[in-house]
Order: sequence, then structure tokens, then C-alpha cells
Amino acid sequence: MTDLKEILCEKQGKICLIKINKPKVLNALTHSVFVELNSVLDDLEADDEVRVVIITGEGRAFAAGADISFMKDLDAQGAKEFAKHITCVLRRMESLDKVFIAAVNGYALGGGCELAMACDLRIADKHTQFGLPETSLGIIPGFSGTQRLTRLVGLTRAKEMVLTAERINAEESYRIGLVNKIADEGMIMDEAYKMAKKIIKNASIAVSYGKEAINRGIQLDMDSAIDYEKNLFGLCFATADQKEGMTAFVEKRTPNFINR
Ligand code: DAK
Repeated sequence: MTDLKEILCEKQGKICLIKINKPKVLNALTHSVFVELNSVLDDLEADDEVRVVIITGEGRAFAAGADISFMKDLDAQGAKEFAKHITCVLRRMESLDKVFIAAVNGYALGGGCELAMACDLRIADKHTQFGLPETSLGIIPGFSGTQRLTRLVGLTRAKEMVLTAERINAEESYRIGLVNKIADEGMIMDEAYKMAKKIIKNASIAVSYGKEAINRGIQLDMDSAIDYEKNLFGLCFATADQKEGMTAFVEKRTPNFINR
């Protein structure tokens, strides 16, 4: 793994915690944050033990967006390359067979909101504010935010957020389906771990197929998506955990999954 300077990474068995660690600038995102994140993804891809990855930010923000001082002087070509690299990293999170939970502790603006949206699940604290303020800076969301936000909350709310550039609070984020849960004061990491533990109790291949079916299916027409799901459903029956899960149910005991 690359030497980590801007993020922290800590594995505890099946759960890996990634923390963006630039609290003085509210975890503003630079190219190097994503280089480090990508290197952690390399490591995770080869790691069969870790099943859930929690991403959070140090201090009072998840991430207040791309680093404005870094990107202010980019030209069109530089901006395109920056966007290409970062969108690949975010896409990788969506295709890895791990579940990503964003523990959104405070501001998630611009690129920070886009990073949270590339995760599978999002937990906010009461002070969290989401927003895509890019149009107020003369750009549009460039880490696929226009696409992911629309898929998550629908055209109406996505257009309002992108075109007004206004922030929304935790309750509104929950109401429109941008976050899964709002944690009580000081409880965001407990909630994230609680959710991670619920996931790792289930059969790992089934969990990763569930993620894959949803992520791939949403890009397809309905008939192709149903076909895609059907194939993965069939493949579940080639796993030891399907036999174990159903046998355990019949025998009225807790399944002992072996992740195969
Ligand atoms: N970049 C750089 N520094 C930032 C920052 C950011 N995004 N956000 C905060 N900081 C720094 C502040 O400059 C300040 O630094 P010092 O002055 O102390 O040195 C420190 O963090 C604390 O911030 P504030 O003093 O402003 O704290 P407040 O509590 O008063 O305000 C705030 C918090 C989050 C409301 C405010 O900091 C704020 O509005 N921040 C900027 C939010 C924002 O507009 N973010 C950028 C969104 S645009 C691309 C694709 C995508 C993108 C870019 C390029 N390509 C295709 C090339 C994505 C763009 C975005 O993310």
C-alpha cells in the first residue's frame, strides 16, 4: 500500500475503517487523497477477510468538497484528467465485492457529497449538511454527482440541489432518501459499526451479489436487469452458504456461514 498521509486506514477483522484526515481544511479533497484511497482499494481487493468498509472524516466534516485552492487554476484538460481519475476510484468502490458505508459526520459538500453517494449506504449525524455547491463556483458536479444524485433521489430533488447549489440538512437528506439513517448525537460511528455487523452476519457471496444486482441492474432495461438478477440468483445455489443458510433454517439454528 502507498504510504498514507491524508487518510487513515485501520482494519479490524471483517471491517475496515477509512478516515479522511485533513481536519484543518474540513477534509477538502485533493488528487492525492484519491491516489491514497485507490491504493487502499488495491489492498482491499486482495483481502478476502474484510467485508465492510466504513468511510468517515476526521473533525467536523466528512469532506467539504474538492480542494478549491488546488482546483482553481486547473485548465480544461487538467480538470478532465482530475475528474477521470476520481470517477474511476468511485466506480471501483461500486464494483468491489465489499459494502461501503459512509459515516457522514458533518459537511458533505461537492466532491464530499459525491464520495458519500458512491458508497452503498449512508449514515448522517444531526449536524450533517449535504450539498452540491458547484454551480455557485462556476462548474458542475464532476465526480458523477449529477448522475448518482439523480439515481438516488430522483430528477426533481436532484435538479433543485444542483441548480440552486443550496445545502440540505440531515432530516431533509433522510426525507428524500439520500441517507439511510440519522444517528443520535455522538453515535454515528456506533451506528455505522452496528450496520456493518448486521451485514457481516449474512452470507458474504449473497451480500456481494445483492450489491452487484442492484448496481448493474439500475443501468439496464428492466428485462435485462431481471436476467442479470436471475443469473446471480442461480449462482447463489452453487455456494456452500446457500446450503448452510437453508439447512440452518430447516434445523431451526443459526447458520454458520463460511463465505464460500
Ligand atoms: N477547499 C479548500 N479549503 C477548504 C474547503 C475546500 N472545499 N472547505 C473548507 N476549507 C478550508 C477553509 O478555507 C478554512 O481554511 P483556513 O481559512 O482556516 O485556512 C477551513 O477549511 C475551515 O473552513 P471555514 O473557516 O470556511 O469553516 P466554516 O465553518 O466557516 O464553513 C463551510 C464551513 C463548509 C460552509 C465552508 O468552509 C465552505 O463553504 N467550504 C467550501 C464548500 C465548497 O464550496 N466546496 C467545494 C464544492 S465544489 C472536478 C470534479 C469535481 C469537483 C471538482 C473538480 N473536476 C472535473 C476537475 C468537485 C468540486 C467541489 O467539490
